[in-house]
Parts: sequence; structure tokens; C-alpha cells
Amino acid sequence: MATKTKKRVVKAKTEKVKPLVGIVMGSKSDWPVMKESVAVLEKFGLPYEVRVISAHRSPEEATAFASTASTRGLKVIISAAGMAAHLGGVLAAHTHLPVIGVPMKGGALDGLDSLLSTVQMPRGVPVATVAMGGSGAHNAALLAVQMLALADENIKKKFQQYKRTMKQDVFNADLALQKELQEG
Ligand code: RP5
Repeated sequence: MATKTKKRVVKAKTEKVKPLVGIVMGSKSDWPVMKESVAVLEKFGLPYEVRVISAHRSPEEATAFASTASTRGLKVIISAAGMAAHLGGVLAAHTHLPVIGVPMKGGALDGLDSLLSTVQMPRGVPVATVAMGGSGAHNAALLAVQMLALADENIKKKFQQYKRTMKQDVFNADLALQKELQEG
């Protein structure tokens, strides 16, 4: 009996789940920030893959990743890049999947360069650009969750619950503040 239980656990651990969200970063140096995206996807129990692929340093890989993304089962791509951030645009050029761009802070212009490079896409090739840095990484994953929720009732319910919890947290914070002010 004990052996059977053990076998089941091992199988579950080695089962491959196809990723639905692809997170692509221009550099490993973007990883500390992009962990925020991963944390959100984990919270919603969504399978993802994370890659370091550069539009400038490994352009062939960027093209290959984007052009095979849909057939590999991905539904949405999150792209993070800093400085002259062309990664989101290059990925979007090679796939029909929605691409969400996260501009990375840093460099001489501290992210203003990557914000403009990511958001200012020419007509016909959109990259849904979120805020710079950690908040953007967080929101990019939430946006991916919302996109997936369009076709999945379970994900939709989880997202609605997330919104309710967030609202409750604000109410609680306000209550705590009012109490503090009255006592203070
Ligand atoms: C971009 O240049 C990367 O996305 C990163 O944000 C920035 C700096 O890259 P590293 O020089 O740290 O590799 O391509």
C-alpha cells in the first residue's frame, strides 16, 4: 500500500504540463524583477516557461521562439527588456499571440528608454505595454491571467476572487488607519 502511494507521488512530479504563458527576458539581469510575474502565475496555478532570449544578442532564437509559440501550446507571451527594448516588438512580429511588454528599469535613462521602445509600436503590431519594473511584471502576469480567463471558467473565478480579496484588503487597511487615528 505504502509503495503505491509513493509511485503516485513520483508520477505527479514528473508529469509534464504544457506551458500556457511564455515569459521571455532580454537578459538574465531581468530575472530578479520578472520573478514577480512567476509568483503571480504560480498563485493562479498556471503553467509557464521562462527563457532568456535577446532580440539583439540571439535574434534567431527570438524569431524561432515566437514563430513556434502557438504550436507549442502557448496562449500569451510576456516580454521583458531594458534599454533599447526591441524584444516585445520582435516577438510580436513573429506570432499572432498577444504579447505583453514589461519595460525594465536601469541604464542611463532608468527605464524611460525601454518604456518608449516597448510602447511605441507601429500600427499593426501591438505590444500591450505595462508599467516599468516590478509593478509591471506583476500586472503583466495578471493581464495574462485575464486573457486566459476569457476561455476558462475556473481561471475566471480565481481572478474574480483575487479582486474581491484585494478590495477587502483595502477596506481592512482603511479600518486599521481610522482606528489608529482615533487612538492616536
Ligand atoms: C536588455 O538590456 C536586457 O533586457 C536588459 O534589461 C538590458 C541590460 O542587459 P545586460 O547588459 O544586463 O545583459 O537587452
